[in-house]
Amino acid sequence: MKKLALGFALALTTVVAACSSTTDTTGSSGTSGTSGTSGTSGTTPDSGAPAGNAVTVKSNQFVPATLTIKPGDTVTWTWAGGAHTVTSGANCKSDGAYGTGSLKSAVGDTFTHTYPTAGTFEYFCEPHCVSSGMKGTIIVQ
Ligand SMILES: [Cu+2]
Repeated sequence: MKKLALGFALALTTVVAACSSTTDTTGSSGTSGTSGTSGTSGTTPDSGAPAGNAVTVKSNQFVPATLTIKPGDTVTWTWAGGAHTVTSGANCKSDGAYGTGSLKSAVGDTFTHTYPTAGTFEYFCEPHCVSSGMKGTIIVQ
């Protein structure tokens, strides 16, 4: 009986040792992945604002409707549903500065624009601006 119990304990110890060494390997590779991520967040200094300058294009609204970024930042609009445009301009009138041009409707579709200089930049969705007030503002500061 004693021999059996000892053998079992030994076997158990071996299994635990094998297990923990496997866990160590996984843990350290996970850590190196994390340090890669912190390198990315290092690109965005001080402010504590989210790294991604992202706007979701939803049914008749831009979320968030107002986004604050820094000069040189690129905003990415991602379509979540419906056919919409991103068109630069205030009061539902295109100023021709930038935009998608035509309607985009595929979920997951994106549009990007880089804002090199400080200022307040309004944009809107052509089919939904007048009817639904589908507008957005990018504040670059
Ligand atoms: Cu729209």
